[in-house]
Parts: sequence; structure tokens; C-alpha cells
Amino acid sequence: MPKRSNAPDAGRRNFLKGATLAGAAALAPPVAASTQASDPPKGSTKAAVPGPKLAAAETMPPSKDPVSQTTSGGDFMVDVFKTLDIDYLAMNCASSFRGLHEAVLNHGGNTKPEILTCPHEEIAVHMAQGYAKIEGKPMAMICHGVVGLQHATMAMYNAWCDRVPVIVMGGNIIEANKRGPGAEWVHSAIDPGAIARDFVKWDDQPTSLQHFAESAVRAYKVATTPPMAPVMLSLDAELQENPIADAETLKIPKLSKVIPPQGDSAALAELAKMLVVAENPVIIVDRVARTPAGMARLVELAETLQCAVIDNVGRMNFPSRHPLNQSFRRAILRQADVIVAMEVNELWGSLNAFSDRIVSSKPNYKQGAKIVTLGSRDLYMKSNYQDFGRYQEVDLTIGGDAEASLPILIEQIKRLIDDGKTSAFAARGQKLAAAKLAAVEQAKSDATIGWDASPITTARLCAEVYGQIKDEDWSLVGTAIRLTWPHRLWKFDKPYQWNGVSGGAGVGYNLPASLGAALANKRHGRLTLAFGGDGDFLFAPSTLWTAAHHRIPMLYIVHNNRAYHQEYMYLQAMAARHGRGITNTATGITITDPNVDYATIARGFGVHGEGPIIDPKDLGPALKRAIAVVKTGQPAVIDVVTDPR
Ligand SMILES: Cc1ncc(C[n+]2csc(CCOP(=O)(O)OP(=O)(O)O)c2C)c(N)n1
Ligand SMILES: [Mg+2]
Repeated sequence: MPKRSNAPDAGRRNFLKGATLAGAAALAPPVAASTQASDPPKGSTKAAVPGPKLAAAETMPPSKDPVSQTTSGGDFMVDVFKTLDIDYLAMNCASSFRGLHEAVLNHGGNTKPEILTCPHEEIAVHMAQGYAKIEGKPMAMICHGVVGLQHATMAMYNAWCDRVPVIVMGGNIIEANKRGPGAEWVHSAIDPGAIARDFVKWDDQPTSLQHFAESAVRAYKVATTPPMAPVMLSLDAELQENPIADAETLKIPKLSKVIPPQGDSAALAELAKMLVVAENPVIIVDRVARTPAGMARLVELAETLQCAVIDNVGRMNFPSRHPLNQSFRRAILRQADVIVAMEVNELWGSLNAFSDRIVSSKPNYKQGAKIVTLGSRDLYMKSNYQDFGRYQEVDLTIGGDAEASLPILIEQIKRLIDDGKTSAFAARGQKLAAAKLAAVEQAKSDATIGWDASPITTARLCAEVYGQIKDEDWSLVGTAIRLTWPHRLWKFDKPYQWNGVSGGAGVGYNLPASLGAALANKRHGRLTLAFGGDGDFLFAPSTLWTAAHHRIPMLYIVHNNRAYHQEYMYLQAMAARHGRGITNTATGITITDPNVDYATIARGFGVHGEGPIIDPKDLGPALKRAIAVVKTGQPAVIDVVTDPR
């Protein structure tokens, strides 16, 4: 770490030119240090800030900063990011990381990482979450360590529950004698990571540049090892801003990624036997496909067995129209004699029917069915936040990454299949295919109910959108709560056509996470679209400014039921249970009086806006206009007033 003087005014701005002189500068008396450059007024910079005004250090920058150094620790940090191939650094700017910010621009040329300007820290983290699930690698965000991190935490929690890697960083001023009065004190902490420690996989506060390099590489490695999760680094402002004192000794360690752990091969062989002899095996999947290979492997497994797959859609696991996809026929669990759950976070919820608050519950699978889990859930657990669900009894638990374990499982199954089995499996597959076909036809027919209704049915909305995008190279990266029509009606068969849900069910995910995914899709020229609730939209509408500013194409469709509708239903159920009817339940739930005009909001942020669309006849033309805008490389919002079904 660069040596520093104990003198109060020989801090971050007043170093002598050149890294090699830094040590000498640090040892020089304060007067000598400040007179080397262009004579800052005596007692200038922070000493001149009067009184403990909270934002003083931010509102009153020094009148004259001496040109005093040719390198900064931030430069080295940028070099580390470049070796980690980090494409973006999302941020809401702050003085606690001005050293790094400046280095990204002037040392790094604003590439790898390129700055994404975000009007809220939650946007930055959610963008990173959506991005990683399409791009397959993390991006970084940085925030004002104390206050910015508090804004970032909700999104960090979603990303953690969703097992998505995000490199979160926060600026901090560790040394008390280096903090200016006011904001620099209230924005500093001895342990900034404490607030987020329950929902990051690892965090650190490096105290030297070498320490930073090692921790940054470690952070990347930890975050991207399944089960993946956000990590956090607190970056000392002095470390970012001071000259590099020991350049010749600094070393950026090599990143070697951890090979995801495969399940035990004997256990996988046992599972293969169970699956081959089973009459009706069912596979339940949630976050299996980590890479594009995941879907292909799962298809191979299902086709080898000709067995049913139920997809909880935490990732793009299995093609929606595949004849073996039985996701909307969950009753088949009652016939299953072997159930294999892969990367299912909360299995109890998939295997039991229950009433609200669990007054009663009963298994929705056949008693005696053998249950096996394969996944990383049991390899990583924290105590405080209860994201693991109720304890589910199972017969065999195989700890390991499901995607990595699939090849060996498939191989073991193939070894056990003889001709007799092949024809029995084919017969099973045909039955499932017929049932699937009937389910899709039923969905198409159900979708016509209320076709001409105004407000517009969610089924018509989804059907109209699909009609216009199905021949494009599309990617759906968000859905409003309970909007299952796309998965019932659309043909998803490419690994990037879907990227899962929020993880932590923290509302406010959809708009910014969709934008992050759109950023990843932009490079590939894909048409990104997302549906999002009106309530969700209102958490971080300024996401649209980031979309416009960085020219990120995305069609965002607001499913505007003018309410926090999920909660509406809960409240009505509560009132009914208390014997008071359901009529007095709108207060605190509806988003009316005034109605929000989402298209006008969009235009205010420089984004093309359509709507509100209330008459279904207006939907097609509005979509056409919006899609044309998106194809020019710009974002567009369409506000569709929907009925709440
Ligand atoms: C951060 C956060 N606040 C509140 C909730 C409670 N909640 C769950 S669903 C929901 C409604 C969201 O409204 P909208 O996005 O319009 O979806 P809708 O239910 O209307 O389809 C709310 C407020 C939550 N899950 N997360
Ligand atoms: Mg709503």
C-alpha cells in the first residue's frame, strides 16, 4: 500500500508527481507537499469547508487541485478488471469511488469496463443480474459504500436468491483522519459489507493494491463457481486515489475457474437404474441450464427416457413445445413412481398442494414414489434469510451441479437400455406427446376467451405480441407476475429465449433486470422483449433513462392492471375470511386516481412510448410501431391496460 503521511492535508489530492516519488512525498512535511504543484490557496480543499454540513465535501470540491501524480491505484484496479474481462461497470456516481471512476475513463478508455450510468443503485445490480443470465458472465457495479449499498441491497438479495453472480463494489474511506467533515463521515463505515453479508457469497475490504488484485480475482472465482451468487468488495478511497507506490512488485493473479462439481458417479449410476426401471419417471427442473449446453443435455436425457419434464422456468431449461414438456400438466406427478428434482430450490412447494398460510397441505405425488434430488442446493446454505423452503423428505440426495452431472447420468442410462425398454419408452413418449398436443390446443382455445374484451385480456396481449415477434430472433427476458401465457403458447427452443425470474420475489426486478438482459442481447442483434407489472415499473422507472442514454434496444410491455393485483387478491381473501365481504379492499392496493400514464413517463426519459392501449384493436398497430423503433436500436414502452386475469 502506498505510504502516507499522518499530516491531515497530505491526503488523496496532494501527492507529488509520479508514483516513485510517492514515498518521499509522504515523508515530506505537509507544507512541502502542498507547495510542489500550482500553489493551492492556503488551507484550501477540505480544511476550508465550514462546519459539519452533511453534504459539504460533495457540494464544495476544492477550488484548485494540484496536478500531482501520474498514476493512481484506480489505474491498477482497472487493469485487474481488464484481465477479468469485465465488460461493464454500472454505477450511480459518488465521491467515495471517484478515484476508480476517473481511472476507468482516463486510464481504461471507458472500455472493459464501460460505465453504465444508473439513476438508482438497485437498477445497477438488477441490470447485472439480468445481464449475467443471458451473457453467462458477471458484470460489475459500484456504489457509494454506505448509502448506495443500502439502495443496492434489495437487488442483491434477488440476485442471491436467484444464484446469479454480480461483482458488487462500494467506495469507503477507511482512515478516520482522511475523511472530510460531513458526508465523508456519514458515508463511511468500519464494515460496510455487514449489511449485505447474509446475501453475498463472499466479501472483503482490501487494504493494499496487491490485496485488491488477489481479492478481485478471488471474488470473481467465488461468484462464478456454482452455486453462483453476488460477492462484494469495499474499496478504500485512498487506495483508489493515491499513486501506485510499488508498481514493480504488483502482480495480477491468474484466474482459474473452478470446474463445477459433478455428482458422485456411483450415485448417478444408482439414479440411472431407478429411472430405467421406473414406469412413470418425472423430472422437475428449475435452475439447471447454466450454459447453452444445459438445455441440450436435458433434452437428451428426457428423450433417452421418453419421460415427462416439469419446468419451473428458473432458467431456459427445456423447450416449451417439446412433446415431453408437461409443465402445465402437473397432475402427472400423481402417477410418477420416480421423481427427480434438479436444481429445484424449494422442492416442498413443488410436491405439495397447500392453502394460504398453510392451514392445510397435502402431497400432490403418489405415496411411495421415490424422490431423488440432484443439485447444488445442499452444498451451500445460509441461516438468516429463509430462501430454502420447508424440509422435504427424499430417498436419495446427490450433491453436485446438475448440468455438469447430466452427461454421466445419460451415459449410465444408455448402458442399461435394451430393445424391450426402447419400445416401452417410445410408447410412453407417444402418450405424453399426445397429451402435450392436447394441452397446447387447450391453451390456444382458452386464450380466445374474452378475445375482444376491453381492457385487454393477458392471453390476447401475449398472443398478439407473439404473432409479431415469432419470426424474429427474439428473447423474452421478463414476465409480469402470474403471466404464464408465453410459456403455454409460445415456442421457446433457444437457450437465450428466456432467463428466469427475480429469485427473491422482490418487486422492482423486472424493468431493470430486463434492461440488463437486453444489453447482453444487443451484441447478438436479438430482439429483446419483456412484460412487466405496473407496480413493478413504478419502483425504478428511471431505468428507462439508462435504456435511452446507452441506446439499449428493448420492447417493454407494461401489463397495466392498475393495481398491485397479487396483493389485491390476498386482501380480498383476508376480508372474506374475516366475514366482511370483499368490497372494501381497494385502498392501498389500486394504482388509480390518478391513473399512471406510462407512455408519457417513457417519453420523459427519451424513450418511445405507446398507450395507454385499452381497445384490443389498437394493440396490433401500436406493437408494430414499437417493434419498428426497437429494430432501430432504441428502447420502446407500450402501456397495455389489461384485465387482472
Ligand atoms: C419489494 C417488494 N415490495 C412489495 C412486495 C409485495 N408484492 C408482491 S406482488 C406485488 C404487486 C406487484 O404489482 P404489479 O407488478 O403491478 O403486479 P400485479 O400483481 O398487479 O400483476 C407486491 C406489491 C414485494 N414482493 N416486493
Ligand atoms: Mg399490477
